[in-house]
Amino acid sequence: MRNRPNVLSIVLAGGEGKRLMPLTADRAKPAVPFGGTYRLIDFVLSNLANSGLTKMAVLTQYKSHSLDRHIAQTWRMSTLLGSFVASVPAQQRTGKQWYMGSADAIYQSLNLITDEEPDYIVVFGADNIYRMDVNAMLEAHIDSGLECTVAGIRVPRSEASAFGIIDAADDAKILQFLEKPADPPGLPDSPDESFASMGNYIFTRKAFVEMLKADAEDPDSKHDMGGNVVPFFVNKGQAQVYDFTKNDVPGSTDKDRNYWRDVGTIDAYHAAHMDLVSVDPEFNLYNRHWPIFTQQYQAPGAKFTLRGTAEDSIVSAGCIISGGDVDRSVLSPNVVVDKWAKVEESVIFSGARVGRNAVVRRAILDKGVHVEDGAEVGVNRDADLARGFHVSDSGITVVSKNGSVNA
Ligand code: ADQ
Repeated sequence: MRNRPNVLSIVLAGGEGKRLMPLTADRAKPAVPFGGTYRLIDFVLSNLANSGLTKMAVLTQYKSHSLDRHIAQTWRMSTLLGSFVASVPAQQRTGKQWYMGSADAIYQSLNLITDEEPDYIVVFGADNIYRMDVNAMLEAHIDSGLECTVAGIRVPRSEASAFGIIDAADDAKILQFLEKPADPPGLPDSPDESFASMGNYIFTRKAFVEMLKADAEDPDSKHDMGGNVVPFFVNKGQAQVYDFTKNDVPGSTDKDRNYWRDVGTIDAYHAAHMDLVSVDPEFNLYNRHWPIFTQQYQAPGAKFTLRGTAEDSIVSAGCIISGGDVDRSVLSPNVVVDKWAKVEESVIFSGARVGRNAVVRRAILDKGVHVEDGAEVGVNRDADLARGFHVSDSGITVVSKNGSVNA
């Protein structure tokens, strides 16, 4: 086994997540709750921690309060062993401006790299659901001797214009990289699929720092990882792809070995939850060999009274199902579902309350929402729109934080 290199991981967590509105009206996208007790950022941080990469800087900017709080309360690592998860807000170290793009976020935080002097820098996005052995990607990076490695996955071509698209040679060298092309090319062996960047990169330190400094001086650059940094290394012949089909983590199943989801839209976010509550989900949250870590709430166990039921559902601690019926839904801590209420195919954040005889169907209720006795949400699209709720393309109704649903 080779000596363990010094690795600094930088997690980009400053994105606004506009397409997840209104869930991101009041919080950064990586802080959006997921799966009852998690937040999106827990997946990347768990992957890094499980891979033994325990020096992590999380770069935050947009509405970062709940994200900072979550990191501070949850991700306390042992400083004795040199581990840390540091939440680093924009600090205007290089001038008066906020981060101009994801590469500028790292440039403005170069002191982290100078202080830590890592051999390699892992730069990962913060808003995807997946399990990944980052060490295997690091090994591939070191073995290649190249300056940049990009994680890649096949996605349906119909969705590929949202991603950076990779054209790679048989030896994995990237020949061409197109950031979010309007008409993404298909793969030779599968024309309906494209090879997409997962927004996860590994760089060799010296080359990366030199590139960031040059990029900061370039008036034509958008200072974007996918738009500028990756194409720079590709043009230099110094970039390769790490194919995610090689991914394997302890305890993974054939189904979830290559599971990776961008839950960046309300529909994708809701669909990923419906997968979690299915009898045989694609993504297995219960893999104890590669745990996804999160904050454990101080709350008593979920309680079911007055013949309250939950089927095919995740019900978190502190919930009280008092005579209502919950079906194919995910409930965060401290949700109350009252007598004769029905909750179906819904995602309910902590502290929400569903009153007697109320109906919640294919809806997402943000924190603290109150559905009054007898009220309905997700049942009639026009009525939901008229009440000012957001309704997604596939008809998922979202009620904003602390909102009320009146009868
Ligand atoms: P996007 O996700 O659209 O595409 P971006 O909006 O830059 O790119 O977000 C990438 C990550 O950076 C996210 O975790 C986000 O929170 C964070 N981020 C964005 N702006 C930031 C800023 N100013 N400061 C700090 N963090 C910031 C990217 C790649 C594509 C790739 C997809 C995969 O550009 O090539 O295919 O990810 O999802």
